[in-house]
Amino acid sequence: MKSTTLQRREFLKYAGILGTLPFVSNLTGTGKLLASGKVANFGKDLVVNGDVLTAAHWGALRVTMKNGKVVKSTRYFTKINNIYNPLQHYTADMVYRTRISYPMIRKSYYENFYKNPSGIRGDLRGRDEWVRVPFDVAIKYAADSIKRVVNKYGNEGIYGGSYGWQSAAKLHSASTLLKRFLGTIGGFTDGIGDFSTGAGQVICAHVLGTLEVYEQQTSWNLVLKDTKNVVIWGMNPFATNRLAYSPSDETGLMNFKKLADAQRAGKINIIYIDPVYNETAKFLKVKRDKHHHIQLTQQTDVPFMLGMAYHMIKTGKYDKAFLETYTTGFDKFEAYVLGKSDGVAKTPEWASKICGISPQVIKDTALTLYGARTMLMSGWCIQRQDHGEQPYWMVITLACMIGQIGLSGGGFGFSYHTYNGGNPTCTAPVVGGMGTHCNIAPSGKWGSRKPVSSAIPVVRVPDCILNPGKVIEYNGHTIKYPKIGMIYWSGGNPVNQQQNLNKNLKAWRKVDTVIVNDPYWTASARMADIVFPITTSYERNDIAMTGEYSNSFIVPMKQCVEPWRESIDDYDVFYALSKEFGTGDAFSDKNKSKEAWLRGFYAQALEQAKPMLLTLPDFDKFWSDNKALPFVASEESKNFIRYKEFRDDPILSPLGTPSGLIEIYSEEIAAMKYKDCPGHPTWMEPYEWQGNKTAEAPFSMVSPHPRYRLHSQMGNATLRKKYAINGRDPIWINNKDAKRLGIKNGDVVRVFNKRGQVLAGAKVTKDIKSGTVRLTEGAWYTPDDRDKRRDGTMCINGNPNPLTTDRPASKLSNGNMANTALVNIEKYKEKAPRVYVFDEIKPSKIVGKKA
Ligand SMILES: Nc1nc2c(c(=O)[nH]1)N[C@H]1C(S)=C(S)[C@@H](COP(=O)(O)OP(=O)(O)OC[C@H]3O[C@@H](n4cnc5c(=O)[nH]c(N)nc54)[C@H](O)[C@@H]3O)O[C@H]1N2
Ligand SMILES: Nc1nc2c(c(=O)[nH]1)N[C@H]1C(S)=C(S)[C@@H](COP(=O)(O)OP(=O)(O)OC[C@H]3O[C@@H](n4cnc5c(=O)[nH]c(N)nc54)[C@H](O)[C@@H]3O)O[C@H]1N2
Ligand SMILES: [Mo]
Repeated sequence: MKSTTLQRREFLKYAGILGTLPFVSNLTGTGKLLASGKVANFGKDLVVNGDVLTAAHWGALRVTMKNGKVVKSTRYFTKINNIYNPLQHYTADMVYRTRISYPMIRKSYYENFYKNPSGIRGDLRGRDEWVRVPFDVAIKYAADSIKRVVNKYGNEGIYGGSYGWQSAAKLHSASTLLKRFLGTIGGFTDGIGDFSTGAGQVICAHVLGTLEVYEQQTSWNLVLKDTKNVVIWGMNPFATNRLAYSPSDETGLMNFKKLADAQRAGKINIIYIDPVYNETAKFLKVKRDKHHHIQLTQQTDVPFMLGMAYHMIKTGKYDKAFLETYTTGFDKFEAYVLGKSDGVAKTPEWASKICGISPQVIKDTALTLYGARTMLMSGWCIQRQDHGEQPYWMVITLACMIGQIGLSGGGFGFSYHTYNGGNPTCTAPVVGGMGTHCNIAPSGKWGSRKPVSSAIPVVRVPDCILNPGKVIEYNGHTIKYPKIGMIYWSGGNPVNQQQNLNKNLKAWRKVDTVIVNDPYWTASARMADIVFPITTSYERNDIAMTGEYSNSFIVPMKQCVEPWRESIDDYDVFYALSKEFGTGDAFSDKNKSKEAWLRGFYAQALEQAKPMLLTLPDFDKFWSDNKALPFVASEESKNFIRYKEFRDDPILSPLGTPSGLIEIYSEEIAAMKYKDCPGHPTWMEPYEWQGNKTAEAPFSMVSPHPRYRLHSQMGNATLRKKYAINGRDPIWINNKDAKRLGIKNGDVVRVFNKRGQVLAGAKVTKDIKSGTVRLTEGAWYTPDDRDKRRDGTMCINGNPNPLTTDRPASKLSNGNMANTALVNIEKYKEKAPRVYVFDEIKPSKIVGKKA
């Protein structure tokens, strides 16, 4: 460790000199100077006036500083993307609005935790007063509450799954840091799967032997060259490709723009399948006739496809050779389609009655897709539904019948719409990152405990908290819910984002302790007992790699401003906590500095670069150069075809399935005997859909991802003015439906069902199918504060989750079904209250010397 001190000193010297050198960006930007002052070095010498390079989920950013304040932020990759992305322009709001300024403890919790533990009043979460405390007091409360929970319930009593869209960087990865800390003291209950692709990833693992949803796609170059039919299936890349989990490489939208050009030139035929004519449809200028916009009834993609399959079988227009060579179980599926196994022939007429698309269009579409090179591009929304496995299994089966999987520009793709799938993978080393594994084994009383292994599917967290001991089925085995006494969340906003919000609130009010780390007063922070004010990524140094699949740049994420008030890095919170348990050395790798961590991550890239024959600058030069380090894609990678190796030789390159083939019938799944997921793609009516609508709840609600936010993130930015209607989130309603209900554009409406109620602003439009409404996810949950009960109360800002259900998509995946919800809607006649939730919460009491 002695070299760290030396290194640091040398580094400061070096950075000091180089920091004054100007740089000219070549590949990426406009060639303007990025830093007029000294290059930021780890919290010192911040740029006071000038531009700083950093990154966020929405790409690398050029942040302009004036007198030490963020005044502007714009795109850094100006040569890669020229489509305006509003998310890139609101950094100042993210630094200065709705911040948590100090460590805070909920009043009843603060007053009773030591003296009278039964008096902490979990029921007051979300409506109690707050006490501002010094950091060390908050740490003491947090450490003692963890000890108390472990004594009472064991380590599995801590829910530390902490899922969420934290910062896109390598070091300050909030949930990883939490898990790393909890790992040093005997473990915690973790989450399984995710919200994005809960059903899709599980079914694909059985059918294709890989998660599929997070894989590189056939190169866009080949799609634009060889594909004749591009099917845009339930996706909205104009919104979802505005960002990625890693900082975005920003190529996706430009490729969709080329797709629009190819359509205009008559080279590519776009077929668009969605109950909504969304922003992407407008961007692509999708033709509004019945063969190009297939506006089916929501959640009926499976019968639509079954009708096509029937027609293909009956006309012999399907690829028997492909099915024979590369798949298993088509015979069983065929028997189902023809009605031999269940007595119901899945004719286009049968399908039409369910999905609302005419038999002729079903037949024509089948023959169009079979008749030319076809790429079925699907988003993830169609699997965020009841039985969400089936649409994906059916898209794959349809692609098998078309027979072009593994050919240039043919097959299917589940990642073109976000993360920029199809942008070729560069020859690049990968930067290391913070991990949950510690190099130094934890020791001492806490460190030597054997870590528990306990995990539940993420969507089941509230159900687990409310029903400890309950046994659920999951993917062929059973899970017994642990007894959860504490929720610790860092890097997500689950109160806002989990389905069935009112049930979720009940769960959060039931546990002994809730701790939340977040920069902002989110719905989750408001429901906590102890809140740590966390720095934003603009207040710390970090490193990132752009592109989930492309690895196109290594970007320094430089600190722009001093930490806001008493906010602190997650790293420091968890380091301080681990010291309370005697595991600080394991957590921090013996007090390694943040700079040393970053150097270590970069060193891993340097190591990997050697056998690739790539010459990279050393860390000091990389950091002081102040630019993104580019990598280049090989010709081979530009011509990447997904599943080509399998197609070329299925014996030598089998899939990771039991048969090595694509499993149209899965023996493994069939053996589980789940009624909600039989052995081949099957139509099962969703829990709630147009087919079982009632007078109380006649509309299907979709809650897709917001174009102007990342879930709840940026919901507090002034960007809100661009989309809010009458001060709340917009709900799209069909013009005929609106007329019938006396709802006008701009009206405040009440949307409600048996689970909850919300207010939203009506956007009356012909761009949504009659019977469907669209309320995007992520509006900041704002309970009506005129209602003191708060349980089941109305959200006055338009968050869809009081209306959604937390039922699992099936026993197989336990995925979420956010898009399975029937609701009612009416004009709201009372005066709608102001959305107060963006105001900073002020403490009613201040404790300690710092105050
Ligand atoms: N109705 C409906 N609900 C949905 C969905 C839907 O389609 N419909 N989609 C679901 C999906 S796919 C997803 S992925 C989830 C997303 O759910 P989440 O990931 O929980 O949503 P975010 O709003 O992105 O929450 C991230 C939180 O991390 C905080 N944060 C950012 N940086 C840091 C940091 O450095 N440290 C700490 N401690 N915190 C930080 C942000 O302030 C924010 O509060 O939502 C799900 N919910
Ligand atoms: N700007 C922005 N980008 C994001 C995110 C964000 O919050 N904001 N979130 C990111 C995350 S975590 C995820 S998981 C992805 C989500 O990516 P997706 O899940 O693909 O996106 P969604 O917006 O939920 O839905 C896409 C489309 O599906 C349609 N749809 C709904 N129901 C049906 C149906 O039954 N049939 C058909 N055919 N279509 C249907 C919707 O109308 C919508 O147009 O986006 C990522 N990108
Ligand atoms: Mo997601």
